Amino acid sequence: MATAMARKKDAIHYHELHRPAESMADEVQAGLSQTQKRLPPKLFYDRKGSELFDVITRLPEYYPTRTELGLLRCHAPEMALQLGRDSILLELGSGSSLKIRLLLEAVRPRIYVPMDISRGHLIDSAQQLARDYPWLTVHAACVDYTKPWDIPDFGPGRYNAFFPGSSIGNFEPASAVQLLQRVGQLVGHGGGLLIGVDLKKDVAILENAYNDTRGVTADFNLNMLAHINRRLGADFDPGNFTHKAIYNDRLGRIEMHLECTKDHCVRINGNAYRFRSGETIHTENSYKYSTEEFHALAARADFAPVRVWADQAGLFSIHYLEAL
Ligand code: AVI
Repeated sequence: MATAMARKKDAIHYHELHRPAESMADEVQAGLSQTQKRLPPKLFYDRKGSELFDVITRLPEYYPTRTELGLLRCHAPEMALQLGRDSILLELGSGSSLKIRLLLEAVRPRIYVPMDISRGHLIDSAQQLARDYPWLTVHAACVDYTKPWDIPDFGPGRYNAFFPGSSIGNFEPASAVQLLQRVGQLVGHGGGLLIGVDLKKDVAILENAYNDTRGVTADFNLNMLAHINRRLGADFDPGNFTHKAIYNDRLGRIEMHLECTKDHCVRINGNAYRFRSGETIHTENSYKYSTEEFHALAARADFAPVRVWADQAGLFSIHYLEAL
């Protein structure tokens, strides 16, 4: 584990483990140069995108968040028993740090480490959490966990990871295995992972969740273009694109795209990219896993299943796994 510069930011320790400028231009260039244009989903999450995502999580059509929250509320004591007390608890993609609130009193970790790519959102949420739980030591880490990453050295102790929201579904299965392997290294042999996983289900329920009637998911998808404009001085006109989300049954995933509505050119960092009407930029996959499929995936990363909690309608699952 690497040590990192920590500084007190109000009531929290803050670790900058992410070097954003270094790769964004390269990633955008690589993604838009492919026959099927692509942009990585992490580019959704500037401050506005994080706020839009928070709105999505409260939409009637978007069942994952409220179902996962229901599971956490119902089963927090059992989950806490698995995690044990006084651990060093890492949270991947902590966002607003809302879900962890349902576990904190039961788990009473020694140190809580929220990790997220959206710096401003991370710091605000971590500070609020530290104010609300004065007994808790909070080390917020700005990190891009889609890349190899390390955490500060918090010394000996039991390490657990919390990875809610089915964000694991936003990774290609091979990358999901790599990420879980990394988590396994961070928590060490016998360390725990509590992870939310969206289940396979009726296609209409899935597609409605990503095509809400208020158009918030569309705004979230289109905001990626505004984010790239601001960060890289690009000249995307979001008005030339529309949101599209469909379930790919063969691959077991929701696909989000931005569909171009007219032929035009976009300039980014001195490069020009041609867009034809009807072509799409593939912005996100959200894989859905049955319990058996997820166990098989986790096994490839040397995690053994210990417990699974799911709602009665079979919409969402939370797994507790142990690193071998
Ligand atoms: C963050 N992630 C789990 C969300 C999902 O459902 O795949 C992102 C999202 N995209 C559109 N709506 C929500």
